[in-house]
Amino acid sequence: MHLKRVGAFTDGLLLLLMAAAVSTASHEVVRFQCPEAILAFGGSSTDTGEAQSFTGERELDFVTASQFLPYGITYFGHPADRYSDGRLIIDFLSQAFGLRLLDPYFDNIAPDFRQGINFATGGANVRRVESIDVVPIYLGLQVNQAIRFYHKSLDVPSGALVPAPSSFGNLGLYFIFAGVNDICFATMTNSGVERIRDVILPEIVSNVSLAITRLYNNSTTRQFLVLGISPFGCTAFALGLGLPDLNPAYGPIGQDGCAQGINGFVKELNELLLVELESLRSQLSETTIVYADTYSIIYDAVINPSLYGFS
Ligand SMILES: *[C@@H]1O[C@H](CO)[C@@H](O)[C@H](O)[C@H]1NC(C)=O
Ligand SMILES: *[C@@H]1O[C@H](CO)[C@@H](O)[C@H](O)[C@H]1NC(C)=O
Ligand SMILES: CC(=O)N[C@H]1CO[C@H](CO)[C@@H](O)[C@@H]1O
Repeated sequence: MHLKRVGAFTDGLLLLLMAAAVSTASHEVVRFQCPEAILAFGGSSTDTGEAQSFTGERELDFVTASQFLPYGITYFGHPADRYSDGRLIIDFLSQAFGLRLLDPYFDNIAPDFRQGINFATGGANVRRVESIDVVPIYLGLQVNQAIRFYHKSLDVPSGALVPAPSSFGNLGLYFIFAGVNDICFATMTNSGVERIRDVILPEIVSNVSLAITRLYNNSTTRQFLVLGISPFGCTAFALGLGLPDLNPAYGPIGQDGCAQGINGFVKELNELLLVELESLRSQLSETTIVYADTYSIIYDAVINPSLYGFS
């Protein structure tokens, strides 16, 4: 696929995120303030250099691949430590709010964290999965890092490159885009349909929920943006790994070119997540929790590529 009009896709995505913000307004007025700082969590779709900083220079593999072209070729013009040819959703969001692009937490060369910090790490699962050899980092650990960072940042001398205390509270935003690696790992290791449905998907959702509650309990930031998982069963990554062949229930490949079973898991996860977020909205007072439906827009781009400038 060749991308001709990046702008249309971006605008669509941001409109979608904003629409998601408005759609939560059905039963109450949504309080949403443009953030002055974003703290981001997740995996490679949000990683701006974390996995690279973590592993250092190594031979070409999954992690270091983003140091080579064509990564970064469409926007940055050079590899930019992102697993993308251009900007990530978190980059578009930062720019839309007039903020600088987020430096990763592990960045140790002149990082500037005044407008946020990125804990997302390529390969990270939501659940604690011991046998992952890419990065031993999961969502709960990213939350530990964030809580430590938050507390330490309140104590540093003025002039330090961390968010001002006023950038937390309602001027902060937690961004969470996580769970796809759990589905990837569960299918790669052929966990089977029953275990995925009955154990893994509910555990992902309860771990995301716990992450939100812990962040809420240990900071003053009250704005959360949670992205639903996008159609992983349509990605070259899932298809290239041959995941649909591992178990008949992960396929078949539909007329849309996507692995139906895998997309089914993604849709189930998103539905469970929606229900959990609704329950968190009533448990956590004074909190704005926005859910953004990335599945619909990305799936629409997959089946109607020309509408989005792909050919
Ligand atoms: C994830 O959720 C499971 C099941 O609810 C729980 O046993 C586990 O401790 C949680 N792990 C983390 C890291 O949140
Ligand atoms: C958050 O704090 C509330 C009240 O202090 C407590 O009931 C709840 O268990 C805490 N949750 C977590 C995940 O620590
Ligand atoms: C790391 C940290 O400070 N965690 C605290 C978060 O808040 C809960 C109470 O809600 C404490 O029990 C944790 O120790």
